[in-house]
Amino acid sequence: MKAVILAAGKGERLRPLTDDRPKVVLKVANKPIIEYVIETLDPFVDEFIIIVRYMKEKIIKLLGDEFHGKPITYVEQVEGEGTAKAIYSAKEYIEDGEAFFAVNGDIYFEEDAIRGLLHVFRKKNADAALVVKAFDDLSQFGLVEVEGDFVIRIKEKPGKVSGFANLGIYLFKSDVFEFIEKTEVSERGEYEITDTLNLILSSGKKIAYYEYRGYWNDIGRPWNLLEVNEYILKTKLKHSIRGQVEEGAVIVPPVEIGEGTIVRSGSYIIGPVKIGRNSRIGPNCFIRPYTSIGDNCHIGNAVEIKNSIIMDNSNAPHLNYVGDSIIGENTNLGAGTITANLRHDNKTIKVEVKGKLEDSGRRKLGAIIGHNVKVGINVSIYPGRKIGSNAFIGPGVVVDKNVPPNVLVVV
Ligand code: TTP
Repeated sequence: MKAVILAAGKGERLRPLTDDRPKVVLKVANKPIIEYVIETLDPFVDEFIIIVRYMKEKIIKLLGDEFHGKPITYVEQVEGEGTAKAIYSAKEYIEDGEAFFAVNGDIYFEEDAIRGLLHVFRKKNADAALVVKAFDDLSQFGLVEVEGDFVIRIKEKPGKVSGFANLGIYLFKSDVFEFIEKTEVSERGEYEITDTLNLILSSGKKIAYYEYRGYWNDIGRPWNLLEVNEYILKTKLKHSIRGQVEEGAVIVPPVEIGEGTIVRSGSYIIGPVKIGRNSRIGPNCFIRPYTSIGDNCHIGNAVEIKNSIIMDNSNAPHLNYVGDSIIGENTNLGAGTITANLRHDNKTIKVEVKGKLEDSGRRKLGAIIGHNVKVGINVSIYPGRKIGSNAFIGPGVVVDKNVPPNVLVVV
């Protein structure tokens, strides 16, 4: 079977991390999001069709033209926004009557979702099928209403109600393209596959559903990256030391240390922690659980890092505290730069997402720093603040507001 993976979105809610790249190439636990999706689909699929548009060359460069010997075809999304348009773009690659998977490229889920989806599709002899999961609060999701073995309706953003959420994992037959052709643009200006599903239902066709009980995360906002990072490190990390650990360093498993990485004396690392290749760690640093550090990074003397993602080629070299934060690629923190990750009033931390303040629901959230950022010495960053890619922050700046990309900020 073929899998159509949707990866054409702009990922605006993930700015500044998507300033210069599509969201699906961002690494969580040192691996790009889309690679997890491909690996999970791999046992069920013999060909991948990836729908691309925004900064597509970065996805093509990352994945190349095959995975485990299975071909990957890249298809530019047809004109128009939305998941329905994205799926429609695969039309000429799907034969008449052929069934295929269609999966959002920015979600984290496990194999059981696909196994179960395939099972209900076949067992119920359905025209299409989708994966659902029960949530107490569906305000961020689409509500899937069911009766017996089949879906009866899908409602976008139903408010604070409980029920089954639509997880963005579908099985269609080629007739879906006819229904997409009839799908109208939604209030938010997109052609949504959920509207297409309602059209399929009103035509009398049957959509089966599989209730998935495993872990799933829709990586839409920066803190979702921290959630998925934590989940992967907690449940999948195997203790493995490929690099060099000097005498006098303490490593509490599970910790993964890649080839060519050196952990110098006096470093104290409490797993689960993952460190990539050719990085320099310590001497005398403290790395706490749920931290991923990429390749070619430098974490130096008197630096403390916890529950954070530090992407490739980035440095926290002297006297830094990085807590519950995300630091993009090629970024450097000056000596003494500190992220604050907790409000004094203990309230949950709000973050500006696409111009609106959103509650992250987290009591602890630090900074979200883009790629190629230079932060000067003794910079203090307020909780939940973002620094845009290619920004320069001068010495001693207090970052209490978000910083746009490509700017210089001085005291
Ligand atoms: P969204 O997360 O709704 O959209 P997005 O990726 O553009 O992110 P943002 O809203 O932050 O800008 O998309 C869900 C999935 O569908 C995701 O895997 C990207 C994909 N998609 C497309 O392939 N084409 C599109 O036109 C849209 C809107 C999304």
